[in-house]
Amino acid sequence: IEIERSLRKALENNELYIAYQPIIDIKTGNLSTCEALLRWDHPEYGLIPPIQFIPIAEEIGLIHSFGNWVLKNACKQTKEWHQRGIENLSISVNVSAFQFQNKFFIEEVKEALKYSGLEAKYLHLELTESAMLNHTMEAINTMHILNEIGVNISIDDFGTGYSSLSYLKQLPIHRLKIDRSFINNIKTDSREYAIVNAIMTMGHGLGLNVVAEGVETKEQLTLLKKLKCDYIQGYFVEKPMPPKKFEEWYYSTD
Ligand code: G
Ligand code: G
Ligand code: MN
Ligand code: NA
Repeated sequence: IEIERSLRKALENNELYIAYQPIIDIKTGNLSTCEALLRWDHPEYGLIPPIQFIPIAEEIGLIHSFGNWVLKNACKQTKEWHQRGIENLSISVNVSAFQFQNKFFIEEVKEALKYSGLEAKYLHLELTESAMLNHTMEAINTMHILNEIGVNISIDDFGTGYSSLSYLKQLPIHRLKIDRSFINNIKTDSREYAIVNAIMTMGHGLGLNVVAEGVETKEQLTLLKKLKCDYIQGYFVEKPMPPKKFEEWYYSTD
């Protein structure tokens, strides 16, 4: 209850910020995309992890204003980075099921693009399998409209949901993000290797590009290269960083 009350004030009190985590093109090693990850810096308790406050925000209906705030600000930040020479950088924004199913969602995406001046092709929306399959017809319709606008859709945490593979071929999506639980032991567990291999083959067969999440070691990267993975994200590259730190990192690797 206490946390609910302070969460309601978090936005106006400027306690929210966005951390950005790089997603790297495995072939070139270049920065391709960054994922926007919401952070709450509580005045008393310090950083509270999203897995703790996002479910509360969903429960008390705050996720709409939070989600919209992230969308607008992440797009604006990316546009600013384009103007400052970080060209062709895409931004990947997490969308909660509640937010995605809201009837104003399409309008909010359009508004964020207009407000920021960011071209739609640079925006990726990360949806989980459950977010997409809950309200099937409506969800697919929303995805088609987003596609027409030029926005990209990724499936986040791929492999952990209940997605039926027959759906996958009908969905207007661009990217699969393999959940990090499959990457953890890819080196030592031949079953995990087999699963990642299968996801890669299927994803590419469907014309999608594939991101491996949670890459922490050189060995994992080597295996993922061998499996023709397109992009990697994880602590092996960098942790999520506040904008200033993200820029420093970018210019130090340039
Ligand atoms: O760094 P990490 O602890 O940031 O994120 C934990 C979880 O919180 C992830 O599952 C991520 O998808 C979710 N998350 C982070 N930022 C956002 C956001 O802006 N919106 C939503 N809906 N989820 C987010
Ligand atoms: O669920 P989603 O994929 O949106 O959230 C990504 C989550 O994974 C965030 O909490 C982010 O901080 C975390 N993360 C990113 N890279 C790594 C990594 O290499 N290892 C671990 N353990 N977590 C990571
Ligand atoms: Mn994500
Ligand atoms: Na994930």
